[in-house]
Amino acid sequence: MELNEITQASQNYDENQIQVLEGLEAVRKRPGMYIASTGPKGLHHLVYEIVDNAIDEALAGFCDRIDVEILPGDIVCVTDNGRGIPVGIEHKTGLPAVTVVFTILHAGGKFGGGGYKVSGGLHGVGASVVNALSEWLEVEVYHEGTTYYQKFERGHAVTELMEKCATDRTGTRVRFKPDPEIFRESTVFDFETLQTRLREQAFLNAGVNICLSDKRNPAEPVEDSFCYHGGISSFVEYINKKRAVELIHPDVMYFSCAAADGNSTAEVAMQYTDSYTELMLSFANNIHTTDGGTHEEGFKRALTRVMNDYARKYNILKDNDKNLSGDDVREGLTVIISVKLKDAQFESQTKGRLGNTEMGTLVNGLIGDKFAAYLEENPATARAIFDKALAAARAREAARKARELVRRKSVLENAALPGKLADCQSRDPEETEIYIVEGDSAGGSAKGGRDRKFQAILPLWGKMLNVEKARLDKVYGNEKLMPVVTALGCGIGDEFDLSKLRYGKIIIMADADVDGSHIRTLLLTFFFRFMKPLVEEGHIYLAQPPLFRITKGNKHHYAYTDGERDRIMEELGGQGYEIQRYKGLGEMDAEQLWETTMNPETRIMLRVEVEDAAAADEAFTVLMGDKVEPRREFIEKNARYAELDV
Ligand code: 1YM
Repeated sequence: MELNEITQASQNYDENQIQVLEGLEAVRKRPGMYIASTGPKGLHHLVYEIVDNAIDEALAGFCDRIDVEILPGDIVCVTDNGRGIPVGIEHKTGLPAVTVVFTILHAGGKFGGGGYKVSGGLHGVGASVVNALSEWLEVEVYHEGTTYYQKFERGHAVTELMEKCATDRTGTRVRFKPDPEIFRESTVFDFETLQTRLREQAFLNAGVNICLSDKRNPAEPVEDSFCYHGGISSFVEYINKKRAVELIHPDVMYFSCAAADGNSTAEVAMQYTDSYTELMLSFANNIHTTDGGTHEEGFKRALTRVMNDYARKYNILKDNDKNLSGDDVREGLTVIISVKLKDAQFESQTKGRLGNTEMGTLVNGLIGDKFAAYLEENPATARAIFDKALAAARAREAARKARELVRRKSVLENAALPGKLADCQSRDPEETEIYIVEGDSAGGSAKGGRDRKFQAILPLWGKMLNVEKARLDKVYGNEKLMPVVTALGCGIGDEFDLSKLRYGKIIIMADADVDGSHIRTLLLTFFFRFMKPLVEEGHIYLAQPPLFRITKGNKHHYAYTDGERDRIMEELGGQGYEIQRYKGLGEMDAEQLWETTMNPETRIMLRVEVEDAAAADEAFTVLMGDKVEPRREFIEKNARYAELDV
């Protein structure tokens, strides 16, 4: 078909295009309603949407290889070896099906065979949304010996579907350039972000081969490929290797089932480690359900029940013993739950929670039958798991006693707030901040420099606890951490209550050296382990003190990076200035500290964000080893994930 050749189909095409464009204009007007954001998250989301369609084709059994290439100019090219998106005319619109897929919202999965969509956050509207938000997008379909091609710009078709050269392959290729008018912050893809997500998808879809390559720098192409025949069992192995933990039993347990009506499946892979924390990742239709939902609840209920039934049956728990709690039986557990279902209902604002009640029943039944049978058939593994759970129960009891002791003591002393806390006047967490500062001298400057209306200062002293290697009961006795707990006012562990938080922003202020990075990491680990919602809800910040002061005449300039220092030196004309390198916060007087690090009008802060539970947990676990270097790397990496906040 030539470009200017007018066919019956293309006449209809013009008419239909009007309605089509209205749909996609809506996407461009309010991208936030269709993708996570127009920041880096949303940018990467575009790739996932296209890849999801290829994964659906793999799940349907027609495709076993997916290539994702990042090309120069941050163009992304996704290719699969499936059947190819249908090119036949779709009767309602008179347009080729592939054109409809890319130009009509809510088109995906509605036709072309009636199969249901399994993957994808947008349930099939993905391709058109990606198209709407791309400066241009090209699709090639390889089907029955012919290559079909169509090009779009910002959602508008700029060619019809054309036949191009002959081919002996089959499949679909989508090439697109995200629109910088939409993604104003950046259109640069992060290799690691894509790598993590594609690896995860390869784990969740056993046997699919996904290859990622970065060809932006032709001199230095980077490549990684993922194919896991072990599926989510391989995922658990991978995570536990990364977590650097000891295994309680050698094999990953794997259980799967399908619902009687054939509408859904459930899979669980799990393994106990000697860690004190659980790591649960759940997925529904390959979407990470960050807020859990029915599948997680069904799992937890069944696990606690099966463990207690077994412990009673074999007299591991005596008549007078209390039942094991859910936290006890999940301590140290790494578990992946993956369900696939026809009509997934997602709840909660972020759509990260599965709502289908039948999935609770399905997973509950799966664990109730198969995990119970596993324990019966593997007594040695069962023994090891119960030793772990009983130890957790004892520690929980010790923590309860320690907590009561602390409470009683504070009632007696009638001093709930720590003595070294310089509190602020306001009681409104919407405006209050607490600076947690290592060392008394920096604490002194901070107290002198702060705005006491809304800024509180808590200097830290004493010996820090390695929280990674300690359970809750140890925290209660720690002289360094308890003042933090009492100052924040929201409790820890099971008792944590975000509504009691006394300060909206918790700002860790430490030197830009190795010791400072140590204290930052320890505090971040502490918050992550025992006050996780603080991290998840974005209450934790890292202060960014300047590294240099450059003085010329009586004017001071502050530089926060080496690059900035060089730029300022250049601007000052290369001479007649004096550079001071700050070794620590203590070298700044109160006024300088306010001006550079604490004044909300001028300061730079990093907000700590947890992108991905597995990655964060890995980071925290790896970090708390004895090596300093990986810690520093973490801080730097974390700072990249964190967003700038003034
Ligand atoms: C690089 C992206 O989109 N592959 C892909 C998409 C489809 C099919 C095959 C497909 C699906 C069906 C039948 C079906 C899609 N088709 C549609 C629709 N790769 C990529 N590969 N034949 C081919 O679902 O029955 C939407 S996506 F709607 F046109 F069928």
